[in-house]
Amino acid sequence: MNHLRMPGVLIALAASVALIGCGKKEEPQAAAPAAAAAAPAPAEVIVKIGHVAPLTGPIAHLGKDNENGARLAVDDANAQKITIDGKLVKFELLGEDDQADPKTGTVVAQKLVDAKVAGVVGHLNSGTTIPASSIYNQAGLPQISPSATNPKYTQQGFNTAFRVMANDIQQGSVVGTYAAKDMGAKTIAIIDDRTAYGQGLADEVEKAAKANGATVVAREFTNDKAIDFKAILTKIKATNPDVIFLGGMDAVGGPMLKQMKELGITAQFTTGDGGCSPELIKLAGDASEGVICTQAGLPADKLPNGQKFLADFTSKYGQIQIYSPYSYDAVMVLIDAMKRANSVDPVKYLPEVGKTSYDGVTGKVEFDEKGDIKNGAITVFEIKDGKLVTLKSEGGAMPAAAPAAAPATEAKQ
Ligand code: ABU
Repeated sequence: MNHLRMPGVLIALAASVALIGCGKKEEPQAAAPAAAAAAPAPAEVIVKIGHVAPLTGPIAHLGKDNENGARLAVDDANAQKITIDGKLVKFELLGEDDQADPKTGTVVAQKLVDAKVAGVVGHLNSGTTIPASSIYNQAGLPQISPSATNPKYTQQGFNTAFRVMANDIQQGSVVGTYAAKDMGAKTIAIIDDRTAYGQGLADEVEKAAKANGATVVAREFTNDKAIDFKAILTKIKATNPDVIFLGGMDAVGGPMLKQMKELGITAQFTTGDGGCSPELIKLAGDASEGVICTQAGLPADKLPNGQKFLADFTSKYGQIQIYSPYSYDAVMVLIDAMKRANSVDPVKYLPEVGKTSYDGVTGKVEFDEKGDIKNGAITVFEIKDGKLVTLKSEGGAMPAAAPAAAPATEAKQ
């Protein structure tokens, strides 16, 4: 029998049999005569939630940030003593390292399916999330990525694939338009790291910049492990662009900014969410001053539920990088769907994921028919005095009790 489709009635009856995504922890004890009047404690079940991100390699700091956000959610959920279908549920996070490598991503995805997780939060990278999504889909497992922004992830027709942030069609449009209009760029050079994210976002930025009157004077590429960019930067310098856009992560953007400074390139540097982090500032030092970057959501410090998350997360794990609030919400969305379905069986609670209306730390989470977040937001930041400062946000859905929008402030640090 396919364990994922085992009828719920059998699960309820089979006290000694492992549940779907769960392990039976305690057998209900026969009441002793002296305690006959006391209600028996509910049976406790363990529900495993998978989490995948790169925990090694150049962006391990981002992977750990994601995983810590998911861990905090699991801890908070366990503190609530949640009962589902009459059983006290103890959630456990099963963390895997995909090394930001598409092939490793599919290997660990299968490992999580085999471990009978009830759902997956991940992966971090679009390049791993997209191939892994077929494996979760075949297993009928809900998957929520907290950070993969390539639109293809939710364009495959999988009813199991969701994301809790805006995608790169939206992000690319905002960045390209901002460069051409707000920054007044007449010429733009575009570099990407040849990943699904970097290349896809760079393509969208190119479209939007051109549509708003800018000319793309150079299009270069590198890779996500590179640390020496002098050859492509020298070529770009000769084109004298007003703006350089990088479609890539902070581990690439940091050293690239330093090398731009060494080469005397004065073009304004812009990048997307993968480079919009405190780590970029750490890696680039004062070469990061004036960088314009975007994140695919609203700033957590502007959200009513974001303040508590920021305080809790930083006291437990230190500084937020980028996506930990989204992985926190992704875990909570899975658990919220289980509660509404009154089941931890993916077959039963998957339909509830699509019907989510959840007030998270990142704002209101609702999904469209493809699994993309409805009303996704994009926020533009500038790095000033070594900090990410919010310039403006577009889109986004606040929870009902949200306060009026605050003026620009330092964000997330
Ligand atoms: N969204 C940027 C980083 C993750 C990714 O989409 O590859």
